[in-house]
Amino acid sequence: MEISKDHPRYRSLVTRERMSELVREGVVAPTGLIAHGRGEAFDYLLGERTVPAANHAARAAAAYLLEAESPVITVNGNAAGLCAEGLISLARAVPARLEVNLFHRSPERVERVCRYLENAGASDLLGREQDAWLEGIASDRARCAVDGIRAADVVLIPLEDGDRAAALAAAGKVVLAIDLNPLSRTAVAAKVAVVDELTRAVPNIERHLIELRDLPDERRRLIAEFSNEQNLERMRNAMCETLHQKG
Ligand code: PTJ
Repeated sequence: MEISKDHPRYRSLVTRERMSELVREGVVAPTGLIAHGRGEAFDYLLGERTVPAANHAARAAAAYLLEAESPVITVNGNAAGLCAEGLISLARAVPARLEVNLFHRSPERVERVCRYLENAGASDLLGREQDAWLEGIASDRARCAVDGIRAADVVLIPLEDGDRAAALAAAGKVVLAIDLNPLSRTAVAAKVAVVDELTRAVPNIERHLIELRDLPDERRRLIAEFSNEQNLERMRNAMCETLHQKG
């Protein structure tokens, strides 16, 4: 479909077209489009910008990633489709392993998402073999890589479902989420929930990471002082403010 550059929602329309193409290619799950639409609605409530509380969470997430011993970034179809290059770049900067971990899992889709990421420049990907299991999930969705999620101390989960986020937290991992819904079980289960749009959040976390690399005291202070509960409250308030302004 031809989309005019003058359209006020140009970027959003182009992204939607791209996501539906990726459904046809088997990278994004069909219900991934529904998840994307939900994300767009929440982003509208943020004015489609990174608000100060989201920026603060991004800085805390960067601090946790730098302090981690075995950090892993999980990637599903939506995350790959929206932000493959950004996630690869962040993983290199930490450095962290990337693990393809799907909600709608089939060997064919795992392979498609892995190939998509490799075409975007990823190497040393985890996820084709997932021989370990996360406790607390009674399905294939519990599967993960022994050297990846299973061994990780800190896991960054962009757009994850609530059951897996809770299972990761119950397994003792530090869960860092990127999720535009401040009410989601994922955001609530996380140690740090970055309530921001993925393509803004990922480069922002990387920017903070670069700033914090030589500031260990600052990193530890951020980690000690960050409260996910308080931050989510600030995010809900930011959304309410937009609604009041527009009313
Ligand atoms: O590729 P798969 O099979 O692993 O499936 C991926 C999806 C996303 C379909 C699957 O994990 C899923 O169903 O997720 P949920 O439970 O719908 O959660 C997705 C969350 O991400 C929702 O809270 C959305 O608000 C949020 N979200 C959607 N788009 C974005 C987003 N958050 C940040 N940036 C976005 N672009």
